[in-house]
Amino acid sequence: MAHGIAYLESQKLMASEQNPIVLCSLGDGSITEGEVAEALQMAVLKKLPILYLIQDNGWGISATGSEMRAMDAYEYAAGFKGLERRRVDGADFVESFKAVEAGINYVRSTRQPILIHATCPLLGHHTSGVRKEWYRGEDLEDHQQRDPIQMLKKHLMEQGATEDEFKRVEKNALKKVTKIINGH
Ligand SMILES: Cc1ncc(C[n+]2csc(CCOP(=O)(O)OP(=O)(O)O)c2C)c(N)n1
Ligand SMILES: [Mg+2]
Repeated sequence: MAHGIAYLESQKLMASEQNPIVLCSLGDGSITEGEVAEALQMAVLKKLPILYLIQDNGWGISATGSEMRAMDAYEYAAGFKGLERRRVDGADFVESFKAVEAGINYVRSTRQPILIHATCPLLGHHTSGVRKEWYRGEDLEDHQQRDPIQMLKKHLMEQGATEDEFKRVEKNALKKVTKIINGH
């Protein structure tokens, strides 16, 4: 997609105000795959407008980060000359919102790739067939403490929001996401 956009822009076949970017969302396990190295290499070589968003939950199915990789995605990104990179606490809504907004602005204005490494808790199962209680132990409690929705609630309450306001935000968000998932 980003190659296509870059080509259309180079041929002046796309109105400059459109300024589209590509979002590529990956996990901390999937970024270790070989194809990802090829994609990053091309993205920096051809200066492609991509935001790589890495959700690092410390697990790749049932393997922990330390069992499957020697570095995290932020450290890995340093090897790709020209790839901007940021670290963010992916459980902190305000911090994440600002980092992604800044990342989008960076790609829109420079037409070059950026990688955002977001540390996130893993609250659910890998799939309905791969259950977290089969292989996870003490980290479950630690991850639960970093539930982004509860952290946002705490933050809003500290800013003076009421329980009712929070419930309204939660209900609207659920409605919006359900609509997107259902495709209408
Ligand atoms: C090309 C490819 N290689 C391997 C797999 C098998 N596989 C499925 S999920 C997974 C680990 C993904 O880890 P991560 O990106 O951290 O996602 P998470 O387990 O945290 O959801 C692997 C290796 C696959 N689906 N496709
Ligand atoms: Mg993972």
